[in-house]
Amino acid sequence: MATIAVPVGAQAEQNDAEAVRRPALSEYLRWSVDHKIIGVQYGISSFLFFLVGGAMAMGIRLELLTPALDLMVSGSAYNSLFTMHGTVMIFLFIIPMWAAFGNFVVPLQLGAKDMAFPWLNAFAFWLIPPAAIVVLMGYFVTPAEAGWTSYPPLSTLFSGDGQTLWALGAHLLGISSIMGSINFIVTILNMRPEGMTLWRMPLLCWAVLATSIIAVMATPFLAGALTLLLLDRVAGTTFFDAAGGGDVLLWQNIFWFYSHPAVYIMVLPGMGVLSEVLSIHSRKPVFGYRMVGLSSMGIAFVGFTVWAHHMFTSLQPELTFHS
Ligand SMILES: [Cu+2]
Repeated sequence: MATIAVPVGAQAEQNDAEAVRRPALSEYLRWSVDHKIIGVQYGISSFLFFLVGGAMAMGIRLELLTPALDLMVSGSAYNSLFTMHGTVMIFLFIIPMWAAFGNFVVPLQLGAKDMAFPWLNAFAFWLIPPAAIVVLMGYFVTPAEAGWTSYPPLSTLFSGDGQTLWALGAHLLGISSIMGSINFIVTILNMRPEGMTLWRMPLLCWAVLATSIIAVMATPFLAGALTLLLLDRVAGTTFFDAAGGGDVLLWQNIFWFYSHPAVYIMVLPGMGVLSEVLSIHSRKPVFGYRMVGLSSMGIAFVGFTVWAHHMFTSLQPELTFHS
């Protein structure tokens, strides 16, 4: 019996047809472990949060048109809108937005079928909607009023139950960010095709790798700070209360030990995208490829040493000036 050999070209066509498969709309609305679908889910949800945060910014600006209170019923209402705006823009827009590009593009650049841990990838994304609900719910209870940086004593003594929900929601978002980043690190380190050494991978991969290392190292500090804040708020501890032997600056130190490196979580992937786009459209390899890769990693580590510049009006131990 003659076997029918499948011509190589036909096989390739079949593979191509599979590669350009258009998922149904419903696939974007439910649990999926496909990295491209998850990428689009991150992108769309982040963009929606961008619109929400942007609308809040419009409210803030309208209120500031005149010195008197016009739109808002009270100063507290303004403070809570301001807090929600910052929180939505930082934790629900700019950080997850880069996960959209990372998820969609990185496996393609590596020639990998998917991310290393597809299930974990989907789980990291699906933590975001409940976290957003918890954070935004606070707005309808007694809203958080301490800004996205949530300094005590504003966040401990002068803010309502919404502040507790804020901290719980931020906790969930941190967990999501850590899980997503572990996935990127393992994918980039383990799933490169044969012959693609670290020094040959595209610069976006370098940027996502550096970003993910920051997120894995820094986000636990946010978790620590949030845990102390929650304990102060609901369990009667005094970590941030000098009257009880605590230190109000403790929050600022731990928080910025996360949030300064987090600035690079927000910008490094953008630099990676820029390296790719410039290089493709000018049809030239990036100048100083190795230095760009190395400096991304440099930023990831040196970024941890400068948290104190956010606290220039508070007293600092001598060590930070003389090192
Ligand atoms: Cu900074």
